[in-house]
Amino acid sequence: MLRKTCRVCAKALSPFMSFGKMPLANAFTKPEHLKDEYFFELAPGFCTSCFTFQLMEQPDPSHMFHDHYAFFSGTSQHMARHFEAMANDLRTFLTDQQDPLVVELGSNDGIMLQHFARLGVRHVGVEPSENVVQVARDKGIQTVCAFFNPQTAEDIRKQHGPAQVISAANVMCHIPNMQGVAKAVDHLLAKEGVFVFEDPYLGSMIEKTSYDQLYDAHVYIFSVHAVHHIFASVGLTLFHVEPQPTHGGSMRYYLCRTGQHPRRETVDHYLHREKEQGLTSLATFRQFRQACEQNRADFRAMLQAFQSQGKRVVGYAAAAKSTTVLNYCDIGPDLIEYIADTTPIKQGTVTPGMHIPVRSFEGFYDNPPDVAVLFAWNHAKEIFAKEKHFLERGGQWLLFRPHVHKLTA
Ligand code: DWN
Ligand code: ZN
Repeated sequence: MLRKTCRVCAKALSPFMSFGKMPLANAFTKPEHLKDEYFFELAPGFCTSCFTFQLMEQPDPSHMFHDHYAFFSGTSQHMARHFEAMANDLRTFLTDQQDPLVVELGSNDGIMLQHFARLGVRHVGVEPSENVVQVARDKGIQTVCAFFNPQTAEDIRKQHGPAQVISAANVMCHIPNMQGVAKAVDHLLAKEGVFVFEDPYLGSMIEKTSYDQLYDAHVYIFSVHAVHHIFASVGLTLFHVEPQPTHGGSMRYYLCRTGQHPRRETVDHYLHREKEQGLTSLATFRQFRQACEQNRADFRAMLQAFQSQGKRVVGYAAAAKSTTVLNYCDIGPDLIEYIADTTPIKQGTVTPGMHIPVRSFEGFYDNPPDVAVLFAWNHAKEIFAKEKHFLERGGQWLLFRPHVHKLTA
């Protein structure tokens, strides 16, 4: 059922498009277990009162984060470096603090917290997926296996005291109940503490027509306007924002209790910029819908042209994002032979909904295709650097962000 009201302020949500029925983005499944595939309607809506861009239907979180969650943050070296830099940034808020506590929400395999663990800084990771928790614990990172909510916050505070830093990367946009999280953060955060989180940025999604950021788990795509409104209600103030290159364009938000940190000029700069970009106006999202439709037509046309030329086309990286692209554009094994991916638990499965086989990279190197479609386009720099041979041997990349185009040597 599509909801009619905003999750944040309860005012009416304005619908502007539907991507149709979608499976869960990370539901990579062995072909023999396919019979009960779950589908929901992927339809974003926009709240013209609090400027929050959100999905109008979302599956229950237990369908998405469980004991066989398929995404491990540590699979990209570039992301490993990004999280080391993030840890260094967060450390600047700990100088002058006696025995501080750092809490990370959605700590995954400990890719960020490991830098605090190494320095002997007290830390707690909160992560609901049991299999990734085990990887983190094996690395010596103290991790609670739970969803973050007021009860988890209370338990952590009781055991460890208030947190000087609470952080989250690519996590907040997954949590439908923002008021619950805001209250939980408020409960756990020390008086002088900072809450820092980053997520894919609405401005980048609009600019690049990257509708593949929309899938079951991403219930919100935040803007500075939205974050400002969401947290003001619990007395947390946005005092700084900083764009990040990750996930095709993200934003890092810095919040504190009102008056604890001076507001930097970045906040007003981005509030102004977002107005100019139209991120507070429904008309922008109607244009986004047209851009998505054009992108779908161009992508299909290019794949069909390759097919009629008898070219072998495979996918590179079975990212969660690829599920939206494949299902929305109706692309199956007739157009893409298989998708190569480094994640062992994705190999030997088929993609959600469209059922393209996912394989290891062995075949990609032993018998290279004519064309590789780059689904993890957000990792393009890292991937192009390690796959130079593919172009040198006459291969072509097919990219679909910010528009559909080919890349040859
Ligand atoms: O929010 C989320 C973000 C942070 O990560 C999640 N809900 C799920 C996930 O989204 P994603 O799967 O779209 O993330 P990535 O990082 O764009 O996709 C990585 C995928 O690509 C993995 O399956 C691993 C694969 N990969 C590969 O095969 N070779 C990645 C790289 C860098 C490579 O070289
Ligand atoms: Zn609202």
